[in-house]
Amino acid sequence: TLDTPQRLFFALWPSDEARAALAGWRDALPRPGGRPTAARNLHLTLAFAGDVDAETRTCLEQAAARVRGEPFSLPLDRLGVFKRGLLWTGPADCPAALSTLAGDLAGVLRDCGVRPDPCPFHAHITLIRRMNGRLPGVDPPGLTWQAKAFCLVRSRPGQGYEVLKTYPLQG
Ligand code: 2AM
Repeated sequence: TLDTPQRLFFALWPSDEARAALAGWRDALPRPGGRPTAARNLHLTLAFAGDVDAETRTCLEQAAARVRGEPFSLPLDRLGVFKRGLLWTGPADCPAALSTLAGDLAGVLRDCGVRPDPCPFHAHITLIRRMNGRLPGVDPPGLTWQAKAFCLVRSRPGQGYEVLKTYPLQG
């Protein structure tokens, strides 16, 4: 029904080329095991809203449209492992435009009555979940994403992600 909560988050969504390059790099890792993120789902979460009702979704859409961010380059020059064997890549140094954007979107969540994740923002793209071993002894991808927009995305358990809205970063 219309009142069924939807699980939403804001994210950077890569171009098809950037996604294919990163998926190709990841798929060439030597025997990592675990559950790789499907190439079509690779993204960087900016602010996680969680399950929200229709009214809150409308609020998020409207508040996000007022965010003014700058386009930026995102070097994927770091590789790391979080708990439960989550292999990620991201920038070694978070670009200022990215920190600002994530902070502004945390403000959007608050303005719409959503409590932002208490964990500090840590820019990362999940490559593999539940990897068995340690950090693979390889260099980071060394690819660079060009961030020209951010997106409001819906997560449907078992069905992947759906980009609902795209907001350009144009200063
Ligand atoms: P993760 O890849 O590190 O798990 C959709 O779930 C996206 O939101 C994922 O990128 C996930 O990050 C991120 N996310 C951030 N906080 C979350 C939370 N509390 N619960 C679920 N996903 C969260």
